[in-house]
Amino acid sequence: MTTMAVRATEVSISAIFVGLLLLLSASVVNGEVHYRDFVLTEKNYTRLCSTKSMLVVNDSFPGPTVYVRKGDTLYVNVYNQGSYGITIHWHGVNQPRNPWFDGAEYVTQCNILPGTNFTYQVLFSEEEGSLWWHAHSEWARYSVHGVIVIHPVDGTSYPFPRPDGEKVIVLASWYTEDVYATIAERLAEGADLLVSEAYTINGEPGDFCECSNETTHRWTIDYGKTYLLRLLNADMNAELFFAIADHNVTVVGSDAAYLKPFSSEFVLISPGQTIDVLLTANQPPGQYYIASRQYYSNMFKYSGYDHTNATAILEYSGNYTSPSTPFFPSGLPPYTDYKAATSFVQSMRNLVNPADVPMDVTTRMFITVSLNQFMLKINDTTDEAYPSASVNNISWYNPWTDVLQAYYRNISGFYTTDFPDDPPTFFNFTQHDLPLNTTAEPERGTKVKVLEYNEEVEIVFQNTDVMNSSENHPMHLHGHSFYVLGTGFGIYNNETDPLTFNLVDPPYQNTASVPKDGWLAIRFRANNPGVWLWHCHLDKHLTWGMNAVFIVKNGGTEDTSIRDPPAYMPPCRPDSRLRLDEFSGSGEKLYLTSM
Ligand SMILES: *[C@@H]1O[C@H](CO)[C@@H](O)[C@H](O)[C@H]1NC(C)=O
Ligand SMILES: *[C@@H]1O[C@H](CO)[C@@H](O)[C@H](O)[C@H]1NC(C)=O
Ligand SMILES: *[C@@H]1O[C@H](CO)[C@@H](O)[C@H](O)[C@H]1NC(C)=O
Ligand SMILES: *[C@@H]1O[C@H](CO)[C@@H](O)[C@H](O)[C@H]1NC(C)=O
Ligand SMILES: *[C@@H]1O[C@H](CO)[C@@H](O)[C@H](O)[C@H]1NC(C)=O
Ligand SMILES: *[C@@H]1O[C@H](CO)[C@@H](O)[C@H](O)[C@H]1NC(C)=O
Ligand SMILES: *[C@@H]1O[C@H](CO)[C@@H](O)[C@H](O)[C@H]1NC(C)=O
Ligand SMILES: *[C@@H]1O[C@H](CO)[C@@H](O)[C@H](O)[C@H]1NC(C)=O
Ligand SMILES: *[C@@H]1O[C@H](CO)[C@@H](O)[C@H](O)[C@H]1NC(C)=O
Ligand SMILES: *[C@@H]1O[C@H](CO)[C@@H](O)[C@H](O)[C@H]1NC(C)=O
Ligand SMILES: *[C@@H]1O[C@H](CO)[C@@H](O)[C@H](O)[C@H]1NC(C)=O
Ligand SMILES: *[C@@H]1O[C@H](CO)[C@@H](O)[C@H](O)[C@H]1NC(C)=O
Ligand SMILES: [Cu+2]
Repeated sequence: MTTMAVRATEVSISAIFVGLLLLLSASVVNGEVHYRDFVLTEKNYTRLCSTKSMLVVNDSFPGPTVYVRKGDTLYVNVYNQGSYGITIHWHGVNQPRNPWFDGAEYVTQCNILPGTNFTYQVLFSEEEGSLWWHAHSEWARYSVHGVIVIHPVDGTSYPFPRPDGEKVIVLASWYTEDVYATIAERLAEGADLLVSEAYTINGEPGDFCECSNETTHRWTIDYGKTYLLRLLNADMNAELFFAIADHNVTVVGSDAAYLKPFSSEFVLISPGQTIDVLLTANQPPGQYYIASRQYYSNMFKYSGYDHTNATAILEYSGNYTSPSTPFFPSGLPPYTDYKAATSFVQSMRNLVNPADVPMDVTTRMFITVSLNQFMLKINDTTDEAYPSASVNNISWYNPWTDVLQAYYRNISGFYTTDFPDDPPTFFNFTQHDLPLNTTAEPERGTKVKVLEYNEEVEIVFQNTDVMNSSENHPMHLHGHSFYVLGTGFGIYNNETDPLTFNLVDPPYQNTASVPKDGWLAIRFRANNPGVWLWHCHLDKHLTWGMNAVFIVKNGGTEDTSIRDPPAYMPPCRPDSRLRLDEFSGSGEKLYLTSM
């Protein structure tokens, strides 16, 4: 493997820390303290008639579920015995003042290299319900992920009758290829990135996929009981519909915050989201398919998407005769059912009434979200179009020393603080066939937005149809949950659309979709000092640069400042694997690196 990095100096930031070490355990904690080990190894898996090796935690796909209570502290020592550097992100855990352990590669830390270990300190605060953990390096999260169950503290309970049982359901992507190698190849060629070959339910594609019916996931339930299902969409690039034949579900929570319960025949779940639902076993005892398939909102640019139906089987316990094949859920919407998707999203309402929505907005941002292309110099005579993506026309470029280190240590040269509050140009954002010469090519940069402590931030994300590629973008914010005030179709109107905002009981989430050809409005309180990534949770788009970073400044007291750094952080080094290289020489064009 050759790495053609322009800069060759290796910086071991951790060396700087020697002398100002602080023990992890010195931090004051509430609740219980848990210790877990995650051992990352390569392991062979056979799905869809073929065998491949992939990186997993503790020999399991999906990885182990971690159980805590609200307000607990969790230490996870990650032993990387795989062959790639990796980080683990605690998705949706706000980690108050604790960005050191957020696990965002190049933003809050560098990789845990093969053969080394790193202990995360995960601080739970307001979250209650379900969240998850996943790798946040390249595409490793396709096989490195698991659920975090956050139970209510002792003496409190769910805001609904205590269920008779609980069940974790993880939806994920399956690729038969070696994902790392194929992604590197596709990036080098400027080709579209990988489309999965199947979706899985708790690791299994199910009866509708090749060589899969012997291992279909089965879940046995008792007639008359009610179960709490914790659904996670851990897949790489798709929003998913989910339904259970003949059983409606009651949606009660999402992203570790409760919702006003509503009944639905199906669920729409974006990658990054968790949705908690209640299921009552009240149908004639038998076997019923649990099924999931893609909601596909991009009808133009790429025709390729994963059409498979992932299934598991819900079976009632007891002695009964049932039909030879289970029933398929008739309420599972078809792949392009925009109406079903929209109506599900609009049904979500915060349980808290009124919710604590920020009402004194101090920072307003209007952010376009686009798929783009770069014209890259292949050789002295030829430029070729390479797929790219941007927010406010900035396509994120990873620095090789993480932003948090650079910020905390005041090291210049790794990022700039000029992420704009508005796009550089206003055009007819959602128009089809926009001129390529003025809209296709973004600017490459590592631009962050700096927020004062406790600012109240409103962001309107505006989808664009640049390159005829508008599609839903599930945007995820680290370090904070946000209130989802509303979504709409077309171009956001800053006079009339705010009148439609839900300021009373908006859902409180960490991931919400900017609809195809539409907009999404959110608000949050920047009360968590640190460095926080935000990005589209379709990994394809993240890889292409659809992300940026907020720095939330300290508030002036110890309790409103970033915690002291841990004694050890994985060292940073120039690493150009899977990415476009630094600007080469004096030219504006980029050259590509190979592995
Ligand atoms: C993972 O595996 C290690 C070693 O086998 C074990 O000690 C640890 O408890 C496991 N962790 C979880 C979360 O299951
Ligand atoms: C994994 O599978 C590959 C090829 O399918 C095989 O060569 C290798 O020995 C297997 N490894 C293990 C640990 O079983
Ligand atoms: C974990 O890494 C530390 C260095 O950060 C090292 O001192 C320790 O021996 C490692 N632990 C194990 C069990 O490998
Ligand atoms: C799986 O499918 C094969 C071939 O269609 C069939 O022979 C077998 O009985 C099936 N197994 C199960 C468990 O359904
Ligand atoms: C599920 O809900 C739909 C519409 O909301 C209703 O028509 C249907 O009867 C319900 N099914 C069951 C099994 O309750
Ligand atoms: C998925 O299931 C639907 C039935 O709801 C069927 O029409 C479709 O062909 C299935 N897709 C595949 C790829 O099997
Ligand atoms: C199941 O029911 C059948 C017929 O009603 C009976 O013959 C059989 O013994 C029962 N099996 C069990 C395990 O109860
Ligand atoms: C440059 O690349 C193009 C496209 O791959 C190729 O057709 C052309 O021959 C190359 N020119 C040189 C000078 O290598
Ligand atoms: C903007 O695009 C929309 C949708 O294509 C179109 O209906 C409208 O006429 C366009 N507006 C302008 C000012 O071009
Ligand atoms: C972009 O192309 C259009 C025609 O396709 C042309 O009218 C316009 O002047 C071009 N704009 C720029 C900035 O080159
Ligand atoms: C995006 O930035 C590039 C590079 O600065 C610029 O050429 C282009 O006009 C910008 N696009 C838009 C839509 O503002
Ligand atoms: C509303 O948007 C227009 C441009 O479309 C802009 O000129 C104006 O300043 C905006 N008003 C507010 C209050 O943001
Ligand atoms: Cu996206």
